[in-house]
Amino acid sequence: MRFQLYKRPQLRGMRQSNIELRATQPNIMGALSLPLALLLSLYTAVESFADPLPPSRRVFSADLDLDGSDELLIAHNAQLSAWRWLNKDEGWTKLWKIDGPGVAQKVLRSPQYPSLLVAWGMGKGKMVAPITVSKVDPLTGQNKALWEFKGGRSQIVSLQLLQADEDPDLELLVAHFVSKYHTRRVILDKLEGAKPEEHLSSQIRMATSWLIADIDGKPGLEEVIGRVYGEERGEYGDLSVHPFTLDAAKLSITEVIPTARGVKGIYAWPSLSAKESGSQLFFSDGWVAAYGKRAKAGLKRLFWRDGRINVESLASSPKEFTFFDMWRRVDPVTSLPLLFAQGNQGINLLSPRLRGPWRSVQLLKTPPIVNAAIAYSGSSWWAFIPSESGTQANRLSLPPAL
Ligand SMILES: [Ca+2]
Ligand SMILES: [Ca+2]
Repeated sequence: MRFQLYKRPQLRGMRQSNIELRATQPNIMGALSLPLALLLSLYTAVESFADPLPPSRRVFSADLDLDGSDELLIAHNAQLSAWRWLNKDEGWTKLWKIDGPGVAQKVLRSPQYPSLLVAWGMGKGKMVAPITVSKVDPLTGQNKALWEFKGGRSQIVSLQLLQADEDPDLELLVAHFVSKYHTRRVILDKLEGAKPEEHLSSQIRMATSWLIADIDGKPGLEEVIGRVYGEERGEYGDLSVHPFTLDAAKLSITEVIPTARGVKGIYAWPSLSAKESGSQLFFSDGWVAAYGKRAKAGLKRLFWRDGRINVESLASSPKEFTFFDMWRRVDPVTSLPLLFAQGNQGINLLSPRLRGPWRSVQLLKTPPIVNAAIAYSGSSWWAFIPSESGTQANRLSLPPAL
């Protein structure tokens, strides 16, 4: 497979040859010069002659056309391009490429909403940029800005579509930094109008993850905030759950759920148990300022049972200091739920056992990167890994017995 070329440094010199091969298809063998044919015969693992993927600083996955197969989104400087998996011979094929107002930091594609939502901000390759949320046509890349904010730190925390009021149209939660240490959220209403209406929260120090969901199973929504750090320098962060109101001008961290240390990521996923109402909240616990030395990657779950909050420790990855990101997906073949977690050493599959802590299996070793993406494309699971020397799309093989 072509992606293995990047994992084998001794083959780096072949990249140019690889491109020439694509140009000579379909009579590929006849057009080969003798030394090149020799080189290729030495490398038997080559299955595909498709071009390598362009460089990236961030990668995302999204089912742009909602056909059950995810597309790959590649972000580099202010460019964002979309790629569809065709087959083993043709590989990933570009659908569109656009220039954005900043670097793409988050994307959101939902079957409930016609556009791909992209949040842009500052980053390597575009250090001065406002926060912009744009609506992008998933098939053509045609786009227009929906909302913009100019502050001291253009960084997105969270993007989420939700039903936040009485009207049937969806609203959009945008949580973001307003300055070096302070964050807030805005709920954008009337997304189809000329200018969306804003419903703002007050500012919270270092709220690095944010979502709104029904967590307790009772009427009304909850606003859930995770923080890597607390109110003061050196303090651990926390997890807190607040009753949701559209205009939360007085939001402050009060109801804190016990955590071991700071919270890196929070996710609300539908409960798989009939005994539990509302969504289950999964979160990545264990962050400390000296993360490389003292932090511990842990997965926990918060749920309501009989009206009380329960926190359960599910999995850990003892050699890793955090789970940067997690994805719960259902395998289309087995219909089993899968939980992928991106730690600082690789992509792990976390799976429950009948008793005791969940099993953690490393599916792919990676360099210490803060962004990756999981996808299901063309009947395979993939991990997309950003790289300046060419985006990597790695096919994952899952352990047989989950
Ligand atoms: Ca698709
Ligand atoms: Ca609504």
